[in-house]
Amino acid sequence: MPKEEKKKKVNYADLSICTSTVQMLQKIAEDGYESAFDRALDLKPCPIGSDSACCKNCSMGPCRLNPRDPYSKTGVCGATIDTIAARNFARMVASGASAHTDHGMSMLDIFRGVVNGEIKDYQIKDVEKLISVAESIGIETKDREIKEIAKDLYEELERTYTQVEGEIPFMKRVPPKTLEKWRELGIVPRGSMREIMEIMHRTHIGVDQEYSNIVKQCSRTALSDGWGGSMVATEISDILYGTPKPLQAPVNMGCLKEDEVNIIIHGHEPNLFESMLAAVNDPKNIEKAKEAGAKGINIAGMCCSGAEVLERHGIPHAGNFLSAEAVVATGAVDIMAVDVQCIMQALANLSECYGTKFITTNPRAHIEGAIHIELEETNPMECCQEIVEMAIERFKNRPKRIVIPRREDWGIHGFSHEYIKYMLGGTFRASYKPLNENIINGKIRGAAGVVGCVNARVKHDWVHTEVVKELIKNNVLVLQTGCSQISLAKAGLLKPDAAVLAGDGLAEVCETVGMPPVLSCGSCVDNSRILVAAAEMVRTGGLGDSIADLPLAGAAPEWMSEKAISIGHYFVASGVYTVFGVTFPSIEGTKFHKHLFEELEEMGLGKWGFAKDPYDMAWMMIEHIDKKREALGIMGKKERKLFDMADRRALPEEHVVSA
Ligand code: SF4
Ligand code: MSK
Repeated sequence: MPKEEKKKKVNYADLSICTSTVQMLQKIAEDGYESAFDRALDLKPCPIGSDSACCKNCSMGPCRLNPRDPYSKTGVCGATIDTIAARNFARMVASGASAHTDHGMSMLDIFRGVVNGEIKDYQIKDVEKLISVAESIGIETKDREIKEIAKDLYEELERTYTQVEGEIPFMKRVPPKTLEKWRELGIVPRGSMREIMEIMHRTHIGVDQEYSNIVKQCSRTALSDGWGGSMVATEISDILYGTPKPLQAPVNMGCLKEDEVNIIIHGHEPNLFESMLAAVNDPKNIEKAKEAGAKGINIAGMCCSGAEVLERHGIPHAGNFLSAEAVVATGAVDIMAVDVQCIMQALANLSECYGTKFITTNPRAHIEGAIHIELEETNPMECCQEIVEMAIERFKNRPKRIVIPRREDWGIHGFSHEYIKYMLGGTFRASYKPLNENIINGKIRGAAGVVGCVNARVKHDWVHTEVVKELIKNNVLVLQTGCSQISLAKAGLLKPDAAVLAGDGLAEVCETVGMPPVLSCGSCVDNSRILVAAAEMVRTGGLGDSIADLPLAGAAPEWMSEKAISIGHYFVASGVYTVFGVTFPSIEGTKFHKHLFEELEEMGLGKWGFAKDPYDMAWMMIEHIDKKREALGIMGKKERKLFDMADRRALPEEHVVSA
């Protein structure tokens, strides 16, 4: 069937619950182009790859095993399914961890430049945060100059990456029992460079060929991400750009303005966006935009770059990862400037189709067909000024047909762990005690981190939304990061009045405190905020001695990136039951699968779970939370099940687009 004919048959409303995205996917098809959603329909996932039953670690392969009978064959070298799947998993952890830690390293590079005076465009904005981070890792702060403290902090945090032997600085934040367990298991991370290097070595042909020993290194590496590289990225970003506090902000494509120059920033590191904010607010640039016939310059975010400034400054967010092509298809985007991670290569071509200037800015991420204007940290305004001028130029030559979906949703964003503490305990007794007490008295059943990507293999935004709705309905407080929180913002669940959808106990707490039942905590690296919150809950007392004791669970319902695997595994290694949707890179019934899904918990860590159905996923988490409540002796009155198995089975199958 010719492509055009095929496209006409797609009902995009089956592929996403985001009405703006659906409208633009339809437009892309009508205009004769294609999106990731179309390509996902055309390109079926390889079943052997999905099950992680293939290896291409040497040129005697690639070796493909039979996923239906995984022990019937080995690779040419004799590698079993357990070795192959564990090695593949380990390389996903290494890649994901390297993305976060390299992001953290960039932030640390900027911090070093600020501290030694080489970088003038960024400054230490949040001195209080600088002091609290320094104190949390044992740096003396009393009667010392800020510059001296900052210098010591830089030197300490550099060890997060480079330390060859011994524990990294943020191990001081880990609850003692959790740390003791890691020491016993030999998984306390050294510097992330060493851990990632060791994973790559171990997974080379003929090195580590025992799945549980490979997983041990996965744990060590993932922990060097969550409690290392990611945590450094979050903390340094807060120090340089401010610690988030809740603010109301708009989300969705309605934030694009027909009569203004529109600039979209997409990617992950906050520095590009922070400098672009300075450039678009420069009165000279606003004047130039007006001279070109625009009312002003409008800037909005996508993905995690967007999440960084959404939570810090309330800058509008145009959409999550899978909406990037849809946003370009409006024709209203004058410039899309990107840095690193989750930027689809297809955006370069599609931008050309719609006349949008597509700019790469980071030396690590050039894209064929894009214009590269490198952002130099010592002079970021040069790049940003060029981008603004190009955007104004493009505004003058905009195509006649612009279609902006009118939808704009709003929500409350910016729940840093510091603010959660303050919100619950007040200015003078900031504490997690009220949260713990409400968990102990059963008003709040437990907490869940629902995070991660969106994925063209499932109905966009739908799985996230249903998981979260089911959790809050059953009194589970939800914390969110990454693309997931944008899905829920669009569904209206980040507003305080979403408490009407929560169970009675959670609703009562939300109404008393004035908070939504779903807390938006930031970008992918800000999952570290959830780790710190969990450590605080343990430290506050009454909910056990380690993170593994907490009535806490995690989920990435629509995950797609290798970073998600690293995040998932650092939550598991930290003691959290973590459920993934879409697909999982292992085969049920293999020793490797059993190790991840059962044995890690028996060893005193968390464990992995998998479910495609959002209600199954939510109930796996709720049942785990109840198991932990039972063990803590705080089960109390049995929470009422508002959506039982019979309800779940009655749901139509078509919610999952493809397997
Ligand atoms: Fe095949 Fe072994 Fe080479 Fe992997 S390492 S491709 S299983 S021979
Ligand atoms: S951007 S890693 S799609 S959350 Fe952080 Fe979204 Fe996942 Fe990228």
